[in-house]
Formats: sequence, structure tokens, C-alpha cells
Amino acid sequence: MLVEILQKKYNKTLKECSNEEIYFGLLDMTKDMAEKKYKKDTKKKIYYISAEFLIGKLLSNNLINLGIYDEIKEELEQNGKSIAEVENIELEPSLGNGGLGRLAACFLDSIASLGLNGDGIGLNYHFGLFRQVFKDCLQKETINPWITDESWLIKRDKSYTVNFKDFTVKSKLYDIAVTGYDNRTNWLHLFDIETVDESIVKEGISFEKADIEKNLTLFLYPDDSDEKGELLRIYQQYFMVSNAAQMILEECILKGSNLHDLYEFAVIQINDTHPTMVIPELIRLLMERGIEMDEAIDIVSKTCAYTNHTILSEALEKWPIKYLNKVVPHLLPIIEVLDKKVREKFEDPTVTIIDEQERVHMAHIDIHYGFSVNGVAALHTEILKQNELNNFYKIYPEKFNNKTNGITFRRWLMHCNYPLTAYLTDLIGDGFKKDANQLEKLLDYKEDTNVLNTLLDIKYDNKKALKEYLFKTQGIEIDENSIFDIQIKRLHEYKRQQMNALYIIHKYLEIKNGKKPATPITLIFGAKAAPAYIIAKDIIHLILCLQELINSDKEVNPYLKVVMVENYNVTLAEKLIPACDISEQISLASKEASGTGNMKFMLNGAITLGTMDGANVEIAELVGKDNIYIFGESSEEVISHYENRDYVSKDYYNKDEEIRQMVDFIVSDTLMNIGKKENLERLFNELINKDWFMTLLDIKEYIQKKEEIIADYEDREKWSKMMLENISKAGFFSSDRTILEYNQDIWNV
Ligand code: GL4
Repeated sequence: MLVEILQKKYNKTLKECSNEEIYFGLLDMTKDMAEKKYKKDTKKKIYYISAEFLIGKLLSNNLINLGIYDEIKEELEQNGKSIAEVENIELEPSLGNGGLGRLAACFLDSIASLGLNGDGIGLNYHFGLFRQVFKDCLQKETINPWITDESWLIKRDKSYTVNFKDFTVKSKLYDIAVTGYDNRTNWLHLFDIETVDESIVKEGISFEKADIEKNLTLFLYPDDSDEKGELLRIYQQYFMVSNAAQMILEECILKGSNLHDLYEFAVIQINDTHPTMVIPELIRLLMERGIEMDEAIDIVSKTCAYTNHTILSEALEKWPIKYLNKVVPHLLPIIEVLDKKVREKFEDPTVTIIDEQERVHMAHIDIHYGFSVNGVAALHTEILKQNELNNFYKIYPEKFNNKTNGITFRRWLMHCNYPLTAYLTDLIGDGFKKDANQLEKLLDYKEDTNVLNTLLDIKYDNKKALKEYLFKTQGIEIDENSIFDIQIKRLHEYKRQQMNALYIIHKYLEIKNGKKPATPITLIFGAKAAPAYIIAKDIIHLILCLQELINSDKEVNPYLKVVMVENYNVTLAEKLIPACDISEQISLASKEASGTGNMKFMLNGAITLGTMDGANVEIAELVGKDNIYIFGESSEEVISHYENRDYVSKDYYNKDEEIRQMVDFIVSDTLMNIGKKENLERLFNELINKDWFMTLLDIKEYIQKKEEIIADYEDREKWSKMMLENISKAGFFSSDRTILEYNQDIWNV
């Protein structure tokens, strides 16, 4: 079929076509096949509204899900072409920050793969988040354009009117097909406007924030460190949910809803607080269509469900009434009624919607006026119930439920680790591709030397493949015979990349003093920092300075190497994860709601070095303590430090010679000669005077555990058995399991 498409499109044979032409041919072909797998809407449909969908490149995944990957791969090979090179043509859309956005993409894959009728709704950001470049050991941000003339976007003939206080915009809709694995096609609906103007972006990612009609869909989460930035976010959020609400009502009416029964036709999952305004907007639209306010509130409350993804207060949005009044004054009378009803029913001042500082708590709207509230890992949900949202839990115990996150194995095993997938299929059949729990069949081979050695061989080959990829794309050289220790995730103090950096200093000083590791260690980082998050950028600076120091020190670099990959994204994750030996999951206990990278690493046979935080807790339960390396204070202990305000990082620094040595190194002449005094001093002071995320609390135990796991790497048999245990038990973390639970407990589609 591809041959005919290329013949028609370019009048060329497959052999004659360039990789680019082949890519566009495959694009046409898969889009067409996907569209044919679209099935009519069922009575009730899931609407997953999210400000982020970090979908990654789509070609290979669509080929896998449509069941033609192997066929195409072979056809290309027979004509002297490589699917990997064709894939390189595709640009990755950066429509997400990190875990939350990637989760939304995994969920869409699972919803379609399970044959459920459910669409995603979001925004079509032209420049995505940003592209990260390193210059002088600092992060710089530039635009990340991804939309080309021919792409996955399908322009639809659909448009809604969205009214803001001072002006009105008309939306336009683009769809991306979400192909299910051997199942139906659903849609990701991305809304945009005609007037957006890419040319207003001046150097880096700066642009005039006030010019909403030109900038509304330029970037995901533009810098909101000032008022104009926050206003733009409110504009984006309202634009997203107003389109969503209009589209949902339209579709439901078409299917026969009289709107009084809306909840029998639609269930809306609100992904974090960003889409919260969909609640007052739907109430407003129902009232416009003649429904009394009390009933409208009731209908909407039966339609909407909320997922909480974090306990970090800066991520729980609270919009000043003043700002909402500037953007969407027509929602305020509704929000005020919602607040009044809460005040009439409950005396507790902590559960109101509007607080004393005249701010609207978006999560409080979701909890009072949605029918379900879920956390994203067992520990996280417990913390919500017992601590962060305890006052709400006491009011609505029946609304709270846990849905431990998951990942799609189509992308995070079948696509990113073809050799392991092929080997597993040989051993245990391909049942695991639809029923991930069948990975447990691998346990039958845990004493089989042949199998254990093959797992090591596959890992080694993946390490070599990563080496080649990094050299080709970033000019970085690494040694496939070293231990690959990887920490990839957004840069945030709570994730404690700075603790890993202190370990590097520890190891560097040890090697300088003549103590060399048995096997060389390669420490790999990938992380973007929010443009306005100063300390996060200082941590990147520290890591890049250490990279430069160590990689140019001949005494040290045979044993230790530091690599921070530029512009970490889904595509890079797909190369890094299959090649990893040690998975760094070292957040301060209680702070990482779940984590999903931890699951991807485990599935690909990496061993976790982590704290008892997020889904690490569930990984530990599944694999048992002999197959994971756990350290650090527990979430209860950490929470009690916060409550008692008794953690003083300076004490740890003063008390302990070794800690002092590592921390002082940040401002030593050695590093200051490479890096910037201002940044390094600021980070140093932060660590000894604030350290809000308690790096120094766990650093000693971390180093000890890390030495232990590194020593155990030498015992290849033991290591391969740990790999096998981890892969076998990863089935629980399939997003198919998560989605089945959502459907059973919340959606009922
Ligand atoms: C996050 C959490 O930080 C992360 O632990 C979780 O895995 C993810 C998906 O549930 O959601 N919350 C926010 S905000 N961003 C995230 O990545």
C-alpha cells in the first residue's frame, strides 16, 4: 500500500524516495487507516480535559497500534531504508511539561486500546513548552515549533465563539487520531484561534503577553511570574474549557440528551485544576438553555470528576477574583453562588471557594462540585485524605478514591525496547501485549542462566544504541561498559537532583584521593527547569559545571562521567530508559505524587534507587526489598518535620564534616573557575539556609545506598535476577489497568 501512495504522491518508487517523502507517505497512510477505525460514539462518552498532552512522536506508535509496524519495517529494509531514520523526520510536539502531560497521553492510548469511547480535549500550542539549549553551563530557552504543513493535525470544520470581557474570539479545531492497539480510534481535540501570530516572539521565548488575540495558543504555561502571565493562563484555561463545554453539549444533544440527563451521556475528567472553569462554564451554558441554576449545578456535579496530581501548594491554583474579573466576569456570579452554598452548608473556613484574600481556590470548586476526587498513587491518596485535603475528606469520604498511575506498554516497552519485546515474546508468548500481568510468566525463568544472560546482553546492546544516538545527536561520548545511572524528570527541588549532584562531588573527591570504583559510572541527567524558577536553573548550572570539570580531568574521567542531555523530551526518554541500569527516584518522601518514570525504568529492567515516595512504595511492595534499594526518611517523618518546623539544614551542615565538604565544594575555586559565582553562591546559600526539600536530611543514607547498589552491580548474576523480578512485576503499572479502574469506579462507560 505504501508503494502505491508514494507512487501517486511523488511518482517515485520506494527506493527512489527520500526519508522525508517516505515519512509523509506513511503519515497519509496511517491517518487514513486510523480514520477508518473510528467508531460511532456510544451513548456515554469520556471527555478527558487537560492543559497538557505530551504525546511524543506518533508514527511508530500508530504503526504498532494498527498492527503494521513489522511489515513496514521489513518493507523499508528490503528497499535499503531504515524505519529509525524515517522516524527522525518527525518533530516531537512538546505539548506538556512532564509526568502529568505524559500520563494524559498514556491514558488516551489505553482508553482507545480498551475500546472505550473517550476523547482528549486541550490546546494546540504552536511552540509547545520550550526548547532547552545549554550555553556557558546555563539553560537558555528558545521556541520549539513542531507544526508543519503536513502533520498529524487534521483541520476540522468546527468553530465556537468564546467571549472574554473585552473581546470575542472564534476557535478552530484540529484533531489528532488516537489509535487503539488492535482497537478503535478516538480523537484528541486541540483548539486554536485564527489570529495567533508566531512572529511576535522575539529572542528566546519572550513576547508581548497582553496581546491575547495574537498569543493565546503560542506557548504552554508561559512564564507566569508576573500579573500579565497569570492573566494569559486564565485566558488559555477559559478558552480551553469553553470550547470543551460547547462541544460536549453539542455532541450530547445530537445523541438525544435533553441536558437534564447530561451525566448519562458524558463524564468529564478534570486533569488537575487547570480545566476547573469547565464547571461554572457548563452551569452557565445550561442556564442559558433554560435550566434553573440549582438543577444546573446538580447536573454538572454529576458529570465532573477531578484528579489531583500534587500536594505542592504552588501547583494548586488560586486565581484572584480581580484577575477573573478582567477576563471572565460572566463566571463570577456563578462562582459566588457556588461559594455561598458551601458557606451555608459548612462552617469550616478552610473549605470555602473564595478565601479572605479574595482568591478563588480552583481545587475546592472541583471537590465540592464534582462527584469523584482521586489521587494518583496509594500513598498520595492517603496523604490527601489524612493531611492536605483532610477537611474535605471528612465532609465527602465517599468521593475520595485512589487510581495508581500507569504507563502504556505499547510505547514504553513494545516501541522503545524492540529487542526485549521480541525476546519476551519468544519466551512467554505475546499475551502480555494485551494483558500485562502475563509478564509474570517470566518468573518461571528466574534460575535459567541462559535467560538471565540474555537479559544482560539486551541491556548491553541498548546501552550501545544509546551511546551511538547521543554521539550522533548531541556529540556526547559515553562508555557502554560503565554503569548507567539515570535521573530524568522535570527539574524541581523536591525531586532532589541537587542530592545526586552532591553524590557526584563525593565520588569526584574520592577518586581524587585514590579510591576508584570497580566499574566506571556514567551519571546521566535530563531535565528542563521552568524559565522563572531560579534555583532550579542554578541546579542545572551546578550539574553542567560538574560535567565540565570531570570530563576534562584525566585523573577522574576514566572512572566517572557526568552527562546532562540537552532538551530532554519523550524521544530522548525512549532511548535512555531501555539503556538504564540504575533508576534514580530520590524525591523527598511525601512530595512526588506518583512518578511514572519509575514504572518505565522498572519495566525495562532497571533497578530502582529511591525513597518511599509516590508509586515507589508500590514498586517496593511488588518486587520485595531484595529487588529495590530504598533509603531516606519516611513520609510520616518528613510531614512531621514540616509540622514541627524542626528541620534545620544548617545543623546538618555544621555537624557533619563530610556533608560540609560536599556542600562547600559548590563554592570552591575549582568550580567557581568554571561556573558563575552568583549562581553557585545562591545555590550554596539556599542549601545551608533553606533547603525546603531537605537534601541534607537524606544525603548520607543516599550515598550509602548508592554505594551498595553500585557494588552489587558487580555480581552480574544477582543483578540479572533483580532485572528479571522487576520486569515480571511491572504488569500492574500498565495504564490499561489504571483505565479499567477509572472506568469501573468513576466513568462507567
Ligand atoms: C505530577 C506529579 O508530580 C507526578 O508525581 C505524577 O506522576 C504526575 C502524574 O500524575 O503528576 N503532578 C504535576 S502537577 N506534575 C506531575 O508530573
